[in-house]
Amino acid sequence: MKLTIVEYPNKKLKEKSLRVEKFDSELHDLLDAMYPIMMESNGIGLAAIQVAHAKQVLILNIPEEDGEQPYENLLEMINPVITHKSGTTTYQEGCLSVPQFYEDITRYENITVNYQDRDGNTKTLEADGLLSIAIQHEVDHLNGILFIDKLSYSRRKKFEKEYKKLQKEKKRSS
Ligand code: QAP
Ligand code: CO
Repeated sequence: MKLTIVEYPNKKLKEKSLRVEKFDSELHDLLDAMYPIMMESNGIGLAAIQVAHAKQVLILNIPEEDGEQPYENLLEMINPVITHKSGTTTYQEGCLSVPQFYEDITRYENITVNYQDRDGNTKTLEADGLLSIAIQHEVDHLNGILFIDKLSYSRRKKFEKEYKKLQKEKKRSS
């Protein structure tokens, strides 16, 4: 399966992803193809809609203290639902679909998430820190929401201006 990352302002990113009902080889192929593209892009999280598949599928690999992201730390979440949220935390977020832009976003500090693994087994995970932020960021993708949608009106304006400029520079050098 050949995947490419969909970048803002592609409207695909606004689509709501559909629940996965079949835990079959097609799902496994998608998951197996998402992992290398996330790692090659230096990502820590990727939702299926970012590779143009509107399915409630996301993967995460939060770096360890030394920056390593061993394969064993890969988390795959199907049909995730956040069932508890508390506290607040702010982190400078980025997104593989919004390259080269980072901005402070406030989210819940502690969450509980119910999800299924690639075989359909139900799981519950309590998360805090970067993992909690990453799960919330990726679950937003499944609902068609980008981190830039959370910016104030003035910061969003600033973003649109900077992003357009970046895109023009990219065009010129390509
Ligand atoms: C979502 O984001 C996230 O602009 C995952 O040039 C963000 O992997 C989770 C990336 C913040 C937790 C906190 C972005 C790579 C990667 C870029 C990513 C870029 C290269 C973003
Ligand atoms: Co993202």
